[in-house]
Amino acid sequence: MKKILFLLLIAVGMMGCAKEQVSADLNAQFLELRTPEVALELTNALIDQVTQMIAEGIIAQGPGNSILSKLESIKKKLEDGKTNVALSKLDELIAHLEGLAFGGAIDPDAAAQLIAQVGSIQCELNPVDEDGDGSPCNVDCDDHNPDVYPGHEEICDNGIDDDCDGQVDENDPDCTPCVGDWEAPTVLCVQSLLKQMEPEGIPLLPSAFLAYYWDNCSAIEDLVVSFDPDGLQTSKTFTCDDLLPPNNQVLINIWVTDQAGNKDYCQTLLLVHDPDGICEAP
Ligand SMILES: [Ca+2]
Ligand SMILES: [Ca+2]
Ligand SMILES: [Ca+2]
Ligand SMILES: [Ca+2]
Repeated sequence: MKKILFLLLIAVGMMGCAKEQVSADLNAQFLELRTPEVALELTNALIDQVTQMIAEGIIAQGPGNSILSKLESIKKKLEDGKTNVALSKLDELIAHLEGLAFGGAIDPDAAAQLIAQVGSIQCELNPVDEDGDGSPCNVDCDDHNPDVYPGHEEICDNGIDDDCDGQVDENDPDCTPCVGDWEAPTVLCVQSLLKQMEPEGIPLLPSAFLAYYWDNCSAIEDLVVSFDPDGLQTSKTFTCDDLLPPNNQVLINIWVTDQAGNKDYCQTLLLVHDPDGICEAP
């Protein structure tokens, strides 16, 4: 069942998008595709597939032709816009396929594959959200698992295509480590930060001075933000000794280091307001 949905996903993915677009816009694309026209396309594809299975001898002529005639009648109903009739005929087809498999007329694996595809056509006409994760069955590559849907984070070691982009774990670009990162992070400081002097000094994190920072490979939470180039001074309490007269300013460099050790910095000012005269000489 999963394999079929995976294949279906690839097939639909190939209709209108390059591979790299698939993960980001998948949900939106599928929702756009959620129409009887898609059901019709899938029906046509299934007709082709059954025809081929007959040609290859996977399904014998007799049962194969009975499946084809049912598919043709479903196709006709879809073309006529008779969605509800098509839906009930799809139910009949599933029962028919189950009967064929049960009676040994067709291979159970082939039947399971066809049943899953018929289920996909039904889902296009009636897109329920079985697992309640917000992604209807024609979008959700596992509609019986609320932790799997397009847009979910790909967990890189669970053997599951968590984000429904057709790629599992290390084969998913989301899990591919960035190799050969020679690029320093982008670092932008605020122009200045205004703080009031406290008796114990002003404790600050370097990130308080950043307007924006980003790296091509390392995630934001993996970047080291520091007051020094070595990435060691990750917090600092500014005291009167740090202030430069006459305006009580401190010139500050904020460094950002990525996981590959590339770093860059920006410069900013800490402006200290001292209304209580804490820094005035005794
Ligand atoms: Ca769902
Ligand atoms: Ca799901
Ligand atoms: Ca995974
Ligand atoms: Ca994936």
